[in-house]
Amino acid sequence: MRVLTIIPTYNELESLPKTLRRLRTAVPASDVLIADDNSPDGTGQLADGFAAEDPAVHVLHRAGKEGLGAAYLAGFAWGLAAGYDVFVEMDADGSHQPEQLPTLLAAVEAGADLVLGSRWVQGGEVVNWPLRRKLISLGGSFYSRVLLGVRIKDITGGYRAFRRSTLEALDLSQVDSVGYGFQVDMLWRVAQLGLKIVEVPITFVEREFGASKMSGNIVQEAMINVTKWGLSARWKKLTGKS
Ligand SMILES: Nc1nc2c(ncn2[C@@H]2O[C@H](COP(=O)(O)OP(=O)(O)O)[C@@H](O)[C@H]2O)c(=O)[nH]1
Ligand SMILES: [Mg+2]
Repeated sequence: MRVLTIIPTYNELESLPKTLRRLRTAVPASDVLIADDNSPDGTGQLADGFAAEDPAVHVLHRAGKEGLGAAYLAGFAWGLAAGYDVFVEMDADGSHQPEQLPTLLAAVEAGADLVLGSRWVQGGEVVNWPLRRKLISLGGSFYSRVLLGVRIKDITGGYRAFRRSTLEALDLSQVDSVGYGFQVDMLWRVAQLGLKIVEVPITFVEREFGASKMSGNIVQEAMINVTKWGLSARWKKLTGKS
């Protein structure tokens, strides 16, 4: 399996070197694509330096900050064209431990179409997160679980592995959530296709450096979309119409 780990970056100058070093050590077989949104702090140029030294590292320079979802979609398109078999999503800030990637990849090897690194299953945990963030994550997952009717504990998480065929089965041009709603959006699409989704426990560690790009707007976008999707699925079931 040719694996591509996509790391979206926006102002991650301090975090990226360590994450990249850990990833290249933990899973040397995975190539890396850094999808940078023209970070003002020069993360893109730093990434170019790593790419120049290591042929497994690639950089996708995007014009400006368009959100996590858009960066991932561009990364998927790049990787699909390049022929990769598995696509990993990983944050740059060290929250997703590269050392746990083999667990996600093993689940893909065992047959999963989408693997979710999960903070909220047995064995999963969150380190150094303020109560507010825990509540948003747990509450968001709970709300989505109830509205969408999916049996997944961590719906908003961003440490994931997609089988190539899963991405090919989705119409990625239809995905337009920009913030973390993107993660729910992708999961909901995969769930509707009836593909095999597996959660594996991860330890999520809050960033040491830099700032979160999480915002109230991002939460709002996700809540509104989940409500729409959940209600329209129910409506379809009730009426048989779309
Ligand atoms: N390319 C790109 N990356 C982004 C954007 N927003 C967030 N990221 C990256 O997505 C990852 C997760 O973002 P982060 O701010 O740590 O979110 P949090 O962990 O939920 O607080 C990090 O690697 C960020 O640099 C964006 O608009 N564009
Ligand atoms: Mg983070």
